[in-house]
Amino acid sequence: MEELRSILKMRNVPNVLKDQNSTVIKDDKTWSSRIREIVEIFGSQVYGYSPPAPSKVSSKLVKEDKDAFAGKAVHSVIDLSFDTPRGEFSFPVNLVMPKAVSKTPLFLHIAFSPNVPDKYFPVEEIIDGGFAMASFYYEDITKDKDEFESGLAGMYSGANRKPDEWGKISMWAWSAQRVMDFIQTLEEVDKARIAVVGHSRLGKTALWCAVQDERFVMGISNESGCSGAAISRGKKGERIRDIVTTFPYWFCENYREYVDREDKMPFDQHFLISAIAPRYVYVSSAIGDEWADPESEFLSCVAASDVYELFGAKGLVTEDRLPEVGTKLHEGHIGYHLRGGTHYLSRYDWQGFMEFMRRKLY
Ligand code: GTR
Repeated sequence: MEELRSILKMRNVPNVLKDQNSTVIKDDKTWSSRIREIVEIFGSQVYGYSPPAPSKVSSKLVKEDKDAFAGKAVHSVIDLSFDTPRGEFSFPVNLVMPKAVSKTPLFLHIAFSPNVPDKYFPVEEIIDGGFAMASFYYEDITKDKDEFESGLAGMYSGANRKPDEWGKISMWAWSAQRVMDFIQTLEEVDKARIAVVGHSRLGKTALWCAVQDERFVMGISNESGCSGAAISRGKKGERIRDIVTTFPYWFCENYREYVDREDKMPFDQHFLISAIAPRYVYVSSAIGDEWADPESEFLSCVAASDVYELFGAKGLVTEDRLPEVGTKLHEGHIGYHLRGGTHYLSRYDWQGFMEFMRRKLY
């Protein structure tokens, strides 16, 4: 990996195996304490700390179509509710269970739209692939706006949040964990094969969610770019300055500290991917998505791979060069593809996720 390593070195990318006392982690047993450090870093410095899980999540079936998608699946809408410091909060979840499969693997899709299916969510193809799906619409949690009164945001500290308290990415990730609480009650789902997936800002969310919740066997980031899968040091396209100017509310206030100071960060985004290890990660990039910077997303997977060696596994298995369009890397515990085209969650991307799930977990 001389070529790729030299790019990481040129970019000054920190070694994820070196902990806060500069001790290099050498075995799988000490890795879990390093994960706790990494969760602390992203909690306090990037996305903001979330409150503890509610003691109970209740569910209520509000709609059911027993013959959905040409009769191949049952499509239900379920309201989840739980207590918060300011009373009960609830949000709807879509569940699509294929009839032909038992003990079904499941994708939890953190979605940009309440529609099922949707341009980003080809549900019939996914059922045909043998997967169940749960999804929720992110703005049913809280608005994608710079305010802290709507929805879940208003149920906790609201506008009085502290500099290390949750921004909206943390709120969406935490809500995906509440959906996971509900999924645990579904007998027909195979609990060992549940992946969380999101695109772009929701790809950042999916990674952060998978890091914090080991019940997900895989975290899938589609074109999550800046402050998601992509290495920040030397990144092209969107930088921390851009993202905290346009979307300050996605993060905790502390994240502003790193504007134009990427080099001073005691972490980089490959730490986020690494903290999912030894579970699975999938990162997908599009060549035309220059704002996200495919190269920096790929390099993050390379840099995170060292961690898997502690477990006698492989992270990203790649040739020693930057990928070309059409590259699909499905050998190791980190899956990756680079497709043609622009910023979008496409059929091609979903096919990649399904192929990887099948290859790793069947
Ligand atoms: C962009 C943002 C990106 C990305 C994208 C999206 O405007 O700058 O970080 O998350 O939105 O979510 O579509």
